[in-house]
Amino acid sequence: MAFAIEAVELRRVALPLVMPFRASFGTESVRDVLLVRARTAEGDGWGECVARSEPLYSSEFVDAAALVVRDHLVPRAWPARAPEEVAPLLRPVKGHPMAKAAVELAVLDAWLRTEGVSLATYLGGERDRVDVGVSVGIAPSLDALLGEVSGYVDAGYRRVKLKIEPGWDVEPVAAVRGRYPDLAMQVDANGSYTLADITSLAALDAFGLLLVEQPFGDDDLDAHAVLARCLSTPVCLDESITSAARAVEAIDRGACTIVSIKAGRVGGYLEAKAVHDACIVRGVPVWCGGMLETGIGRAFNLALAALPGFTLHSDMSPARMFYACDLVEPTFDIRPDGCIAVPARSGNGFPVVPDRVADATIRSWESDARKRTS
Ligand code: SMG
Ligand code: MG
Repeated sequence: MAFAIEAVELRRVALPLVMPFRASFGTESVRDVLLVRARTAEGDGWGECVARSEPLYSSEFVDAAALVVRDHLVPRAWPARAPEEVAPLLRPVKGHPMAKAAVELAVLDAWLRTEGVSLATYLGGERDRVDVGVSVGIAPSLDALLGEVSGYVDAGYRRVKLKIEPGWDVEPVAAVRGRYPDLAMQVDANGSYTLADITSLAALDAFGLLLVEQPFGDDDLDAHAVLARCLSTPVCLDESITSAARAVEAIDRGACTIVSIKAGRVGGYLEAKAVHDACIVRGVPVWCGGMLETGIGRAFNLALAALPGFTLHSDMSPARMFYACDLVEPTFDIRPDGCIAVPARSGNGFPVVPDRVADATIRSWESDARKRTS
């Protein structure tokens, strides 16, 4: 029987974080997650939307994503008979990449499970394990930061990323570098600097960082290009890279020499692969960024990071580091070699536990293809 979506369910799930996560734009204590479940005759597929409660990382936020998925994306996605058809069906809707990615993921997962194919195989993944790094939020003190980092090093992480902002940059980096002279380290500013702060950013060159991520605003490719010429540390872009075309533009304009790929930010896994492919031909290394996903979203990232261009450590710490109880079982953990194994099972590789999703659900909505009017 041909693949067909029979119904789509939306769930809003609240998952408390084990420890609040602070970036320059704000602190998150509870993850407000939108899940999309595509039901088919052969089984279900799940997608996780990475929008946050508030539009602070990007313009998307969960209330808006839920509405756009329900009223504008699901009605257009019904006719999809294969995952590649989803993005073209959703293209008339402007923007909302995280909402679009969640719908594509649900369809992709259902389709792969029907076909018995793993996501890594479908995408062309070549690795059976990926190098994992941990993202460390802005800490209340240097002592707290050092305590947290030492826990991660003891747990097996080989790379740490420190969140920075003006006033929390050289000191924390110097403190961690002082304690761990050989640890692979990078920093992420989430756009909190301007060119007026170039002196503090240039001071980071002394610490042998792998990269500095998104120091300036999303649209400010010129400022990133100026910085890239002044720094010996490579400049990496995250928020600025919204599509493969934008990645090419950023690279051509000298705004970055490394790209962080997030499927939600670029509208789906197939566009994420296009970003990867564009970077590979230009000799630009990529790594997979994270959005504090549950095991559902993390599993997709893991498969994506198996592609050959992902040569740097990805922000892929296991979901159980953030959440007391993950939504998938079995879930995954970091291995003693600092890697995570890429699953070979079909779909995204990790079975969702419906009871856990049900326990954490605060709102749900269901749509049936047979009752569709639009
Ligand atoms: O998922 O391990 C993770 C966190 C990675 O720092 C991380 N993500 O800008 O790269 C980024 C941030 C966005 C997080 S939104 C709270
Ligand atoms: Mg980032």
